Amino acid sequence: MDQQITFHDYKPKTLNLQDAVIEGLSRTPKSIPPKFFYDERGSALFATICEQPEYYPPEVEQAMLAELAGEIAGLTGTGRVIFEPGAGSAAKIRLLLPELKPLAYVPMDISCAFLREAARNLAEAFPALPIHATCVDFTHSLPLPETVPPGPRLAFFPGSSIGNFTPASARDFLAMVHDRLGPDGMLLIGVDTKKDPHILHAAYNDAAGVTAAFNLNLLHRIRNETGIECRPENFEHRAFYNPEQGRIEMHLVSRRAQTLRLNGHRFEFSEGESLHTENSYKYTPQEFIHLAASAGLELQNYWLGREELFALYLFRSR
Ligand code: AVJ
Repeated sequence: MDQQITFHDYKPKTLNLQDAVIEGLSRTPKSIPPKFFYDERGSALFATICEQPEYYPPEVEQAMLAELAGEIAGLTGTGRVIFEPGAGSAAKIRLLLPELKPLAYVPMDISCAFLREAARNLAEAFPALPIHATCVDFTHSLPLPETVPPGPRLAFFPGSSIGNFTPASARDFLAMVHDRLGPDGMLLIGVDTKKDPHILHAAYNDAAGVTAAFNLNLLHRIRNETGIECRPENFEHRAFYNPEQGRIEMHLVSRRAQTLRLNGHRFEFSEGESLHTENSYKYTPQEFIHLAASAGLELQNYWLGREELFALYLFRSR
C-alpha cells in the first residue's frame, strides 16, 4: 500500500501458547510469561495503563525524552538506523525523530496487527521516514530485515521493558542487543528506579482497575486461544513489591479451590494459590550500569527524571 512501510513477519509462535500454558501450569509455583499479555486487547489495555495517573513511568519518561532529545542527538549524532524491540504503539520514538533524524526506523513487536496499525499512524505523522515493521518475539531473536539500510545503529528500548527479565536474562538480552548494534552502535534505554514501595504499589494497583483488567485478560486470552476451561472471575489481581528481589510481582490469585482442564490435563488450584504472571525489576543507576557493562555496554551518559522516578541511559557498544 505504501512504499514507506515494509512489513516483515517472523511469525512469533503464538502456536506455543498452548505449550506455554501447559508447561507454566505444571510448574510449582505456577507461572505464565508476561509476553502472553499482549494479544490485541492486552496491547490496548497496556496503552490504557500508560494513561493512568498512578502509573508514572510513561509520563516521566516522555517528559525526559522531550526535554533531552536535543542533548541525546548531540551524543548519538543523526542518520542512524533505529530499532525498537517491543515498540507497541511507537509513541515514544516520535519525541526523538525530529532531533535524531534516523535513516530508518525498525519497530519490532509480537502483536502483528497492533504493530501494523502503529506503523501506519507513524508514517502519516512522519511521511519521509522509512519504516521496517518487524513482527517478532524479541525475547527469542532480534532480526533486522534485509531491506534495512546499512548505517550506524541505535537500539531504543524505553518503558523499562528490561524489567520483565530476571537480571541474568536481562544481561543475556543486552548481550543480544550488543550483537545487533555492530560498530559504533548505541543503546538508549529507559529503566525504572528503586523507590518508595508505596509509589510502586500504587502504580501496579491503579484505582480504575486497568492493571487488574490487564492481568486478568491473560486468562480470557488463554481461554479463547487454547480452549482451557477456566473462569477468569474465579481469580483476582495481586501486585506487590518484593524488596529482597527488587521487583514488582504480579499474580492471579485463585479465589477458591478449582480445577482448570485443557486437553486431558488437569490443573488444580487451591484457594489463595497464585499464578505468577509478571516480574518488573527495578534498578539503581549503579546496579544497572554494572549489569550493562557485563553485556559489553559502556555508559555514555545517564539522566534521572522527576523525583528520580525513572532513568534513561545511553550506552555505546564496546
Ligand atoms: C512492560 C514491563 C514496562 O512492568 O511496568 C505495567 C508492564 N505491567 N503494569 C511494567 C506492566 C503492569 C510494564 N513493562
